[in-house]
Amino acid sequence: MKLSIVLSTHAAQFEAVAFKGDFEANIAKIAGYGYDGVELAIRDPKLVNPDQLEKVAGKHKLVVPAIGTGQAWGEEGLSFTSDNPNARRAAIERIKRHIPLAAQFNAVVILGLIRGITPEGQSHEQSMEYLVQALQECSAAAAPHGVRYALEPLNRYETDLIHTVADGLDLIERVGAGNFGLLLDTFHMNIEEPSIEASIHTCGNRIFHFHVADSNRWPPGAGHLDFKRILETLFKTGYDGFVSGEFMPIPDADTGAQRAIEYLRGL
Ligand code: LER
Ligand code: MN
Repeated sequence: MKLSIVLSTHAAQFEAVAFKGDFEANIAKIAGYGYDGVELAIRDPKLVNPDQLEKVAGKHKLVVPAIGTGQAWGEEGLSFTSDNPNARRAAIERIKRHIPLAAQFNAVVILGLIRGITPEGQSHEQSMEYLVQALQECSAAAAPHGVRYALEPLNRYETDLIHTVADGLDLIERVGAGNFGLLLDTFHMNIEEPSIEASIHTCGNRIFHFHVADSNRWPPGAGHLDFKRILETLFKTGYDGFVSGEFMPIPDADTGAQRAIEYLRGL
């Protein structure tokens, strides 16, 4: 099992990003705890120096399996489904701008809250149309570079758009691009899926990335999810990507990261 953990390159508000602050110090700690990779949360690729990132990650022998983009929504309000055409266009352009960075690291680009939330007065159907168009445009731009996008089903308290694997697979049909798949997150699945294992099985080779947090979004082992069964089911699909820790810094970021890897390796 290849394990990674989420690290933000810049300070951000999202509470389940455990590590914030001094980038290289955090990379060194993450490598020291035994992780194989680091998932980078990057609000805007223009804020980072890709060669510098590669150098620091490489120095500590960490792979970058995925790049998170949700801060563009959290900090700037960019969204594929906004009722403001400028915000929609800006979201699409921002997501396309991740392509060279993702190609350099051979990382999947995560689409979480950048999909947005249906604004008041707009129909769900209209949001879905905007979403499909945005995903088709981004996927087409990324395909020649071998870059893949993974949309993450999120729980109902975060968005009205795409809660489950079933919703995600319908969306995949509508988008019709081979480089578009899903990121499954056990925290969201615990809230929305009828059966976590059955949904993982159904999603099969469309699982492009995987987030782990326990039922309470604390580090795996601190809640009541059955990770042994969940991970067995995941690997039975043939998934050979990273299992990436995205959980709250409880009791603190360092202890959480250490407890998570110890628990997951112990399985
Ligand atoms: C991001 O990966 C995530 O899981 C969401 O909760 C962000 O809103
Ligand atoms: Mn997640």
